[in-house]
Amino acid sequence: MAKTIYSMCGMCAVRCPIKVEVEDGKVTWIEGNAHDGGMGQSLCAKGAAGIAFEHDHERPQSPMIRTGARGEGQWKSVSWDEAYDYIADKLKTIVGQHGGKAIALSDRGGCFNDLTKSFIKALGSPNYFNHDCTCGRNANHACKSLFGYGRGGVKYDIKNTKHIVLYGRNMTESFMVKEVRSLMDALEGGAKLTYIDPRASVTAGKATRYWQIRPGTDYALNLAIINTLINHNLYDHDFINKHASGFAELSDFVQQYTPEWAEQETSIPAEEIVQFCHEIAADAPHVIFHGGWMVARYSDTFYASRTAYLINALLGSIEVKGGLFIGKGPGDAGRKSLKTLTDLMPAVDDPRCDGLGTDKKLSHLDKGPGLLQLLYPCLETDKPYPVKAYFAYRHDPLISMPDPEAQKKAFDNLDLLVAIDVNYSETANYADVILPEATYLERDNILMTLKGWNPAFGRRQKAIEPLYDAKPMWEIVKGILERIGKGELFPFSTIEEIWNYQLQDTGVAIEDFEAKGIVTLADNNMCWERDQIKIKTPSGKIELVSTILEEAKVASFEPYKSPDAPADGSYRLLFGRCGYQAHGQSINNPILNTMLAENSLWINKEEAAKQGIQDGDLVSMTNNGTTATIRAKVTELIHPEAVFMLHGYGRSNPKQTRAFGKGVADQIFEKGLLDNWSRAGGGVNLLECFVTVKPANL
Ligand SMILES: Nc1nc2c(c(=O)[nH]1)N[C@H]1C(S)=C(S)[C@@H](COP(=O)(O)OP(=O)(O)OC[C@H]3O[C@@H](n4cnc5c(=O)[nH]c(N)nc54)[C@H](O)[C@@H]3O)O[C@H]1N2
Ligand SMILES: Nc1nc2c(c(=O)[nH]1)N[C@H]1C(S)=C(S)[C@@H](COP(=O)(O)OP(=O)(O)OC[C@H]3O[C@@H](n4cnc5c(=O)[nH]c(N)nc54)[C@H](O)[C@@H]3O)O[C@H]1N2
Ligand code: SF4
Ligand SMILES: [Mo]
Repeated sequence: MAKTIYSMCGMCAVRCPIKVEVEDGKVTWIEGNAHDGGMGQSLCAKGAAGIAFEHDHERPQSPMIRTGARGEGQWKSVSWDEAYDYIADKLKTIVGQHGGKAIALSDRGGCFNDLTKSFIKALGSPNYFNHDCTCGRNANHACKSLFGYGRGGVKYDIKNTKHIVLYGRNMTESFMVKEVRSLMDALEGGAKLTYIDPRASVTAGKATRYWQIRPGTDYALNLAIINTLINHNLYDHDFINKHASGFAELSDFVQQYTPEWAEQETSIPAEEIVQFCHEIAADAPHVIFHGGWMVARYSDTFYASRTAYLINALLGSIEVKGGLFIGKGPGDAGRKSLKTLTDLMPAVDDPRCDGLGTDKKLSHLDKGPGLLQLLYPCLETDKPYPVKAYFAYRHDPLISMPDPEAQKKAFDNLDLLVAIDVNYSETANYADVILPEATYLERDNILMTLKGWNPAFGRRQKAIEPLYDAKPMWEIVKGILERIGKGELFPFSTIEEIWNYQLQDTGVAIEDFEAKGIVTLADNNMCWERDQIKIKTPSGKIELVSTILEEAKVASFEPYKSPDAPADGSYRLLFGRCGYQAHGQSINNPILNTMLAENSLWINKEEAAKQGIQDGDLVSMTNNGTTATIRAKVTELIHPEAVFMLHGYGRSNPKQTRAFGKGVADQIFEKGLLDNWSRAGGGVNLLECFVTVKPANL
């Protein structure tokens, strides 16, 4: 029998809406859900490889318990009952000795995390974390310090923009399908794109202007742009007077940062900076300075992102067509939000182990995603208290956090490490228990909220039954809670019961999702009148000088410090993604693996010549005792101070035979970076990393 299911893709964390065709219990076709404006029928290569992923036998097929030493790869397959018993026994002992707070959980964040948050809360622990310290954390706080909304709360109207400025936001390779489609539409309609990156990515190839900036100097560029916009009188006086505070302080601060000064730092000519400012002011307010996504990299990235957002305010490009706009939620449409599962769980009074909520120096940082980098010292020292159990759900810290060797040492102090994954992740390889989640095609999720011009609720719905012995996370949560005697906290037996609970008082029923998979909550797109913009900072103004930052003794405008230049023969290690992989999670995919089986190391042509390295040669890269051999890609398309590699390769889990040992992992060189993070933005400074490169035979 054939059927059509509207759902959400799960081949990366973007969760594009999809339409899935099913025949006789098998998925026969997946395409974009054209009912969702902007998506069309498009899917990316990863999304299209979803069927290959579904049928891949190189993924966990049943719960597994480790039989050898951690990381040794010895496992026995067990039933769910055995796995739950094993986990429950350990949890009971740990909680008996140290209390519920001795359990931590990290996940991939995003719109389904109400479930994981409610799980850890039900276990009696405040220690929920997500991946954000390695992703959007700096941009999130940068945005919040100005507008009171996090990164996800402020959207970009790319389709209607006249000029978009991207700082390493590699929109055509590190994409969301809808977003890249609107970028292409805008460019076809004559919009300009300024792309800034020490490396010419595919997005540079689409740009009207490309600046090969010196690595780590975006903040210098932005200070000079602000200096020029103010001193050449190119900013929107009315908008700033009405909606912003702290302009005089900003103006004083940037006087020292002239375009001529920035030229020395960034290697971008001063006259080009000035010309750019005039061009952009002529297109204002229909312009976008993108605040970044994963800009959490250098020690001053928080300020690079904050000034990018701030330039939008100077140009008045807020809540306007072709600029930035505040994402509207159900409340803005006069509707009720989804009810949260977290509200069902008893409050937890214990303080978090990372100090968020108690440490005054961190008062400007959201508690929500936690600071995962601070879990590691806690595991090692038992301070402020012991944490002995760790669940990694839909998160692979041994890939996504720096320095896996240091992480493993910290994990060795755990009494229980559980990986809940759909793949044999690196962390699964080091875990005590692997619980296979049903894939995104095989499971229902809790309902999600989508903010935008028109807020909506969305649903991921099961298309087929699990191929192997796997379960959806909501059943796993229920299973574990029941085993430890807390089943009454999660009183649901079916996903429909959960959906009905979430939908209470919203005026939306489960059947409303049938037709399109998504239920919009307003009759029309909502754009606020300028005078009615709801800025959510303490003062209700766009705070150029931020109350919250100043209270935490964090500067709103940090004096610029030049980044360290690499020593001779040494380079800053940059990384990024390609369009057909999502981090490391699908390197082993039977189709995607054939597109690029191993990564290479981009190195500047002149630098390579100095060392006698030719394109395609094997080179050895080293940092602090860690060495690996990789093929060189010799090119002018990268700044001489940097080398670049794709992230996600160099898999060490032998159960993934197609990916195992192919290419090199960037995170192994990120030595000591667990302890190198931005106090201002909370992000880990992943790019404060240098490697030496030399021919492999020397
Ligand atoms: N060195 C370096 N570090 C980085 C980055 C980098 O480029 N270089 N990128 C950073 C960024 S931006 C991010 S967002 C993080 C991402 O880091 P992670 O969140 O760890 O990466 P993902 O690959 O998205 O997914 C993590 C795990 O979830 C699993 N998974 C996928 N789908 C499902 C599912 O449906 N259910 C379950 N249970 N598991 C699933 C995958 O198999 C994978 O093991 O890494 C960050 N860290
Ligand atoms: N295909 C695909 N799409 C994805 C993902 C994926 O894994 N695969 N992951 C998603 C996720 S979780 C995220 S966070 C986003 C990430 O999307 P982006 O934030 O766009 O990040 P990256 O792809 O890591 O691109 C990083 C770029 O920054 C450049 N860069 C390095 N140093 C500097 C610098 O000093 N200045 C400037 N201006 N640029 C610099 C690098 O050379 C690189 O080209 O992508 C999302 N989309
Ligand atoms: S970007 Fe591609 S892989 Fe990611 S959710 Fe969308 S279609 Fe799926
Ligand atoms: Mo990310």
